[in-house]
Amino acid sequence: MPKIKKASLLVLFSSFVVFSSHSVLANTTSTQKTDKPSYEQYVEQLKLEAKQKNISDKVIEQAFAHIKYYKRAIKADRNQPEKVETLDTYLPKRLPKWKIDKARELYKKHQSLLSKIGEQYGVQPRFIVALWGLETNFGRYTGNYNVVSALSTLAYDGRREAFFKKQLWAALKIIEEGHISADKMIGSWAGAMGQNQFMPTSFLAYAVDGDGDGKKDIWTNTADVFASVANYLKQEGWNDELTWGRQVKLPEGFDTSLAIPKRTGSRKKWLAAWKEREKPLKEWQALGVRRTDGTNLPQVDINAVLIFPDDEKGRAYLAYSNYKSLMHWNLSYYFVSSVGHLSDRIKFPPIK
Ligand SMILES: [Ca+2]
Repeated sequence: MPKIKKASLLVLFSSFVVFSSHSVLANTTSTQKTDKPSYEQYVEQLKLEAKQKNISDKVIEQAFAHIKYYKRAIKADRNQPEKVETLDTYLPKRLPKWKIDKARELYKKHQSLLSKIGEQYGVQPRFIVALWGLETNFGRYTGNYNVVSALSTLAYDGRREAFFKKQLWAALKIIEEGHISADKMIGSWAGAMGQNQFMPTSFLAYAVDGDGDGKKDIWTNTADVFASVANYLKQEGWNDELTWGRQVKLPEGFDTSLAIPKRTGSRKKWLAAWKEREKPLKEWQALGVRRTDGTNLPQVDINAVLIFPDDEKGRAYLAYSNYKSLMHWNLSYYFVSSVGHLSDRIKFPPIK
């Protein structure tokens, strides 16, 4: 999914005072903490807030009619795995041969639709297929959680309440607009939806109607899925005259401080580090950087930055501007490297 932005995770906000304002007033001299409402009470409050956000009674009724509390979502949210891999162990797992074969097969199967959408948005189709494959195994694993219930559960959990409430209002708006019914709006435990795993706010910002039937159906409509992925990349600055970047080889004694530093933190800081360190390809060439087979870098007049997804002893990449669009989708070197490598495996050898 276009992942949860770190900045928004830090913005914690509690609306529990809404429920307990009476007890606060009644106990102004007490140091006793206000009680957390039950989930049922919390959902009632969400419904009232949804109404204030101009969601219709009908949609509110449908969306919350079979509301669930997903203990598993809280568990998943609290147990996100620590990274104990390197790119060399991660990539073979993310890109097994069968997935590469499947990507090439589906690329061929949908070639005319992909070409049309690729041309319309200015995005090479191999990147659309790569993102589709890595997000949901080409639409096969889209998650099995009711999105309204998952978002309500995570908002109730309270650690990122403001963020998940914002996603919930966006989800209700999507239902209100008629793109999907409340019961069919399913996704991951975190609320990432459909075959391209858009969070609801990303849906509102980037989803498009690819087949012109009036609905943006990223759950079951292939044209809508492809067009929405392409539109996302386009909106985030994609240039189809360029590729994503490439793995490179560095000479002995190379000054590794020329690379983007590790752990810059937020996307904003990462972009600032990019701006400071980008150089024309010919300068990287002059510094001794080569393709992994030892040959010269391409002779094109574009800027690139040097990236170490692990550390300077691990793989090195020169990233082109499209890398930034992919990092907007998911601020993860591992994810972006997988997308890039899969897109290359779709391109080479050429599909006949
Ligand atoms: Ca459609």
